[in-house]
Amino acid sequence: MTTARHVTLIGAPTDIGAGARGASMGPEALRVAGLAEALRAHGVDVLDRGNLAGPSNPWLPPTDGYRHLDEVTAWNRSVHDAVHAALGDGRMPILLGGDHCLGLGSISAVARHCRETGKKLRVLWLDAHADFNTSKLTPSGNIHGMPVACLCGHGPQQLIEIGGHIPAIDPKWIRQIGIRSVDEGEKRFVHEVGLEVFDMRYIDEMGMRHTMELALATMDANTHLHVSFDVDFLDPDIAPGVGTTIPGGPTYREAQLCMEMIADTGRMASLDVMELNPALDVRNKTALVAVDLIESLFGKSTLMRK
Ligand code: HAR
Ligand code: MN
Ligand code: MN
Ligand code: MN
Repeated sequence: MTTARHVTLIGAPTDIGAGARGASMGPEALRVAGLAEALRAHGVDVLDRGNLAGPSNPWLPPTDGYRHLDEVTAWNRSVHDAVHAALGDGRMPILLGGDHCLGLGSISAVARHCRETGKKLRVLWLDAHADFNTSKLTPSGNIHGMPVACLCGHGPQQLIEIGGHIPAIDPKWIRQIGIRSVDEGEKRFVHEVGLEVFDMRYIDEMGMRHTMELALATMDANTHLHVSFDVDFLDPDIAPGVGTTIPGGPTYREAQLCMEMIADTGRMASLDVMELNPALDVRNKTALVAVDLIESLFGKSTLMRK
């Protein structure tokens, strides 16, 4: 399989958009779990460019429906620039979160790169949550519940303009997998916009294989596939180290199959690994399972395949 063989790791140590502290320690936990070494063992050239810097978390209540909007903007600008630079160098960026508000900076950079290079973009959003809230709909003001809406042009000007094009992406380019927690107003908005969501009920009824066949259909040789992996996608049994655990997620085997089918396309060209919260983890277990699944994204499988 052809996967990107030159990877740049970009750490974004912040929990600025989250409702619990601790995702700021995610990048280091993934390093301690052996991410770079595991990828190198699969023949990948790995450059760890260290952590980005940004404002600390003031831990304030929301104003006008947003918590920490200016700090979230600063972090996302810095993520955008680092991801765009890695793509410009012909490398595959892996963003180590950090909370999922940073998916905005990452994916807006990928979308910019695709506009510049004439690529077709497809975004796979692996998550328990749709992350499609706005300031009017959000129950919390936490911006990690809003990045998909912002990418689609629904959000504050300073966030939606980060990638230089509004909207950064078309909702038709997104496929969401594993969703099982969506707020009432958010649900209506997801329907209104026509997001393609393969929720847990769909996976229960149709199975992960059929789900991924549909989610990965209609890609071609010119497609750039971005995977945004929120670790709370996984069932809390295997991934307790996240701020917002939601029961009833994919099992270890279902998650493996999901990752293996993505690897089989050979089209993954950028990746986010988000929301890992070592403060809530048990002996770095969630980081270790994340590394194991990332290896599958890079083509690790039980037996050699042609
Ligand atoms: N929907 C809730 C809110 O907006 C919870 C969002 C939680 N999001 C994440 N990332 N953990 O997916 O407040
Ligand atoms: Mn998320
Ligand atoms: Mn560029
Ligand atoms: Mn989530």
